[in-house]
Amino acid sequence: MPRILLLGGTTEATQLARALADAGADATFSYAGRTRVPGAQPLPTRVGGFGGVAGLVDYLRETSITHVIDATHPFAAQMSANAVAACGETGVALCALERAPWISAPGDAWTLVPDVAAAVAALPESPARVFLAIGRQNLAAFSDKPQHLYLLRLVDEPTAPLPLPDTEVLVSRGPFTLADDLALMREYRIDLVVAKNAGGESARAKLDAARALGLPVILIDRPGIPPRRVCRSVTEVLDWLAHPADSCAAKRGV
Ligand code: 3Y8
Ligand code: NAP
Repeated sequence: MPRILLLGGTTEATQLARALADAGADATFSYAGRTRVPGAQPLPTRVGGFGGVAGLVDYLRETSITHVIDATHPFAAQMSANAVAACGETGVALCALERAPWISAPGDAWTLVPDVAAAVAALPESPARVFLAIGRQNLAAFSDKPQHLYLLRLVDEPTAPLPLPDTEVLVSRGPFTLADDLALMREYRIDLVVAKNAGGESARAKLDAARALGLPVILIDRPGIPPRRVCRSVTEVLDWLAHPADSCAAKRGV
């Protein structure tokens, strides 16, 4: 009977948690504790970092975890790298539940950039109205371009002054709909969208809205993650848990 640590924080992690709970699996859900009131899960839940690779190694050993499922967000690169290192050190089985990146469709006006700094550099010099839909953690980089109006969508009310002079703040945790994002972008007369290539369905509405409105998007590519076994669906993860020998996908490079 596997003893599972599920590193969560995404829609897919929540879906997997439901499937594991329904199957009576011995699993613990883990949040980083980034948000004030994270969504309740149908599994025993721990909140907070482990204390780097060493802390995660200790946790895995102390709790006799046999399988780690990394269902964190594609931009949670530090957690994912730590999981690869800790599972390598302890021999605990690791599988990532990872969603595919978004791919542009006819009508999309995307500029693909490698990271947040490149996204800042890609912004125009003349003042624009920017839907900066990347959350809270990377906002400071955009203070290099203070001339823009930034529409920010955050999970929680800001507790500290924002690093940008001209902002409109929305508090909403998603998932988001096309209708709502269309209305939002029209209401705020948005000129362009900055987003992370998160993949999945719960955050792509803003890209579909941008296409419908003929707006450009600056799309930030995912950070690199060390090779690990990757599953693309909850079903693949459940198959892997039941038959660890036939892995769900070959080790993936980046
Ligand atoms: C704490 C858990 C669920 C999971 C919901 C998904 C969908 C909604 C879209 C926009 C983009 C953004 C942000 C976003 C999305 C889902 C999913 C997803 C993007 C929660 C959650 C936690 C977090 C952390 C938070 C980050 C922030 C990023 C907002 C819960 C709601 C922008 C990423 O204030 C902060 O410190 C927020 C930090 C990391 C990125 C950032 O750098 O600011 N997610 N988001 C998890 C933890 O503590 O371990 O609170 O319930 C989860 C979800 N966020 O089950 O319903 O699966 O992608 N989250 C991005 O994709 O660009 C919003 O606004 O259009
Ligand atoms: P990160 O930069 O990769 O991780 C930084 C540190 O946070 C990790 O080293 C670890 O601390 C802790 N941590 C991260 N995820 C954790 C988890 N699920 N359980 C326990 N500790 C965790 O992570 P992040 O990008 O800030 O993301 C944090 C959380 O938000 C994750 O659950 C992620 O799935 C979710 N999320 C992130 C994004 C995003 O855009 N980054 C989007 C949606 C959801 P220690 O080193 O102390 O162990």
